Order: sequence, then C-alpha cells, then structure tokens
Amino acid sequence: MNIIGVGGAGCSLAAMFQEYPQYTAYFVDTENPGNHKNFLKVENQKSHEDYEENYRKLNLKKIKGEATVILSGTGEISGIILKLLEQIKHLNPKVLYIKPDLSTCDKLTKQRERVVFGVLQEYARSNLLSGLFVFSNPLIEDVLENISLTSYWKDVNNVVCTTYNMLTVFENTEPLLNSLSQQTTTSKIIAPGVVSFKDFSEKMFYELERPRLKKYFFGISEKTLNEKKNLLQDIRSYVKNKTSENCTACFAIYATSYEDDYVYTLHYASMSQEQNIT
Ligand SMILES: Nc1nc2c(ncn2[C@@H]2O[C@H](COP(=O)(O)OP(=O)(O)OP(=O)(O)O)[C@@H](O)[C@H]2O)c(=O)[nH]1
Ligand SMILES: [Mg+2]
Repeated sequence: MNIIGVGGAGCSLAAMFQEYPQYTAYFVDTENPGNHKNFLKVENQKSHEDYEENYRKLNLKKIKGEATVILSGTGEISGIILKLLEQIKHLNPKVLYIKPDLSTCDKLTKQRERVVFGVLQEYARSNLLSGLFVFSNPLIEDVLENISLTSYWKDVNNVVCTTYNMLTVFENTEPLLNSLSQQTTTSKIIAPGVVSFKDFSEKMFYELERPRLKKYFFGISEKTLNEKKNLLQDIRSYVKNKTSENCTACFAIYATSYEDDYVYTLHYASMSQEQNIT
C-alpha cells in the first residue's frame, strides 16, 4: 500500500507509516528535512493559489496499486491537491485528511481549509476517491490522556497511524463473524473512532453529521474469545443500539494475537460536512 504525504503534517505521518513493512511512503513537500528517499520536490510558492497554478507534474509513475494521500487543509501547499489527485485518479485513492484546530487560525487560513475540505468532499461524493477519512487534531487530543508537549505531534500522529493501520488490517482479514458483508455504501465521507472494550464508550476522531452507516470492528484476543461466553450477545446488542431510522450499524469480529481487545469504528456519510457554516 502506498502512502503519499503532502506538506509538513502529511510527511510526518507518512514517515510513521513507513515503519510498517506493508507501506511504501512518498514525501511531497518543498523541503526534505527528514532526508527521505522517495522525496518529490514542489517549488516553494507564495500562496495556496500559486501552488495550484504553478503545479508541475510530479513523478508518480512508480506508484501502482492502492494509495492513500495524507494532508492537512490549512497549509499553503494543499493548493496542489487537486492537480495531484488528477495525476493518480486511475488508482482511485483514499485521502486521509487532517483537520487542524481551527479555533486559533486566522480568517484566511479558515477559508483555505474550508475550500480544501469542500473540494475533497465533492471528489469523494463523485467517486473519484474511494474514501475521505477525516481526523480532527483536537478530537485526537481528547483521546490522549496527559499529552506531553515535547512529544505532542508524535503522540497525535501515532493515534492516526495505528488507527488507520488497524482498519486497513481488518479490511484485509477474514473476520470470524460478520454482519458487515451485506452493507455496501456509496457514502464516502468517513469518520474513524475508537470504542473502549471495557465500557463500550465511543470516541470519534471526527464528528460526522448525519451518518448513514456505522461499522464496528472488534479485534478480540484469544483469551477473551475463550473466556467471555456472552461476547456475541453483548456486541449484537451494542451495535443494535447504534442503529436508527436513517443509520444502519453492523459489525465484524476478528481474532487477534494481541493481549488486549481493540474496537474501532467507521461512520460513513454522503452529505457534505460543515458546508453551511460560515
Ligand atoms: N496531526 C498532525 N498535524 C500537524 C502536524 N504538523 C502540523 N500539523 C497541523 O497541520 C496544519 C498544517 O501544517 P503543516 O502540515 O506544517 O503545513 P503544510 O501542509 O506543510 O503547508 P505550508 O507549509 O503552509 O505550505 C497546522 O496547522 C498544524 O496544526 C503533525 O505532525 N501531525
Ligand atoms: Mg510546510
């Protein structure tokens, strides 16, 4: 699986994915402080618009198969995103979008983010992306207890990276039991989240409006599988509770070799998010 990091946040995350053997990372930025091998240089530009206008095709021919582009929408370099996606549209890529804390951003930065997020959602809705995964930095911070300032980005990125990786692993693993199979969706705007196995409390990394589908992925240890006899009933009733008139919920259970039990969720929406807020 290919990971294409764009800009500072995108490249830091791509570097983290590179630690896993199954990912090949590419780094798109104006500079290469990490001295990465697969670095693709973009000339520095004065503005977001200039990045789009003066885009020169990147050498992405090597990239074949599945691809995920990672970026944040507040940076100037995100101006290249449409041109870059145009270049790899035959791969039907996924986008992992980092939504930064906008509360401290100036008006122009907020506008830029709104444009980028809006355009990506239109792309996702037109099936040019196979999914737009949204992670909000402040919501990730909420999940982390006692986050240290010295390792702030490392800790935040670690949550994004492990979550996305686990979801990819589940996607490519045959579950023990599955109520997901019939649930196909045309909804491409996706919020990931984690669920505590202890009390089934749910924490989303993006608050999605009007989700149409919620998928739950239970990664259960051998020990729990052997010991918890009413596990399936518990999971069924939890997931059933998540179903409403306009939203279906389903689950898959996987056996893992980890000590602990992990539960992840994906919420899907087709409606554009945040587009009416000024
Ligand atoms: N999750 C995460 N967010 C980051 C990281 N670094 C920066 N950010 C956030 O992402 C936003 C964009 O910052 P950068 O990624 O550095 O910007 P850029 O994409 O390089 O864009 P320009 O440098 O402006 O061209 C910032 O507002 C930060 O809040 C990171 O390592 N992880
Ligand atoms: Mg930068």
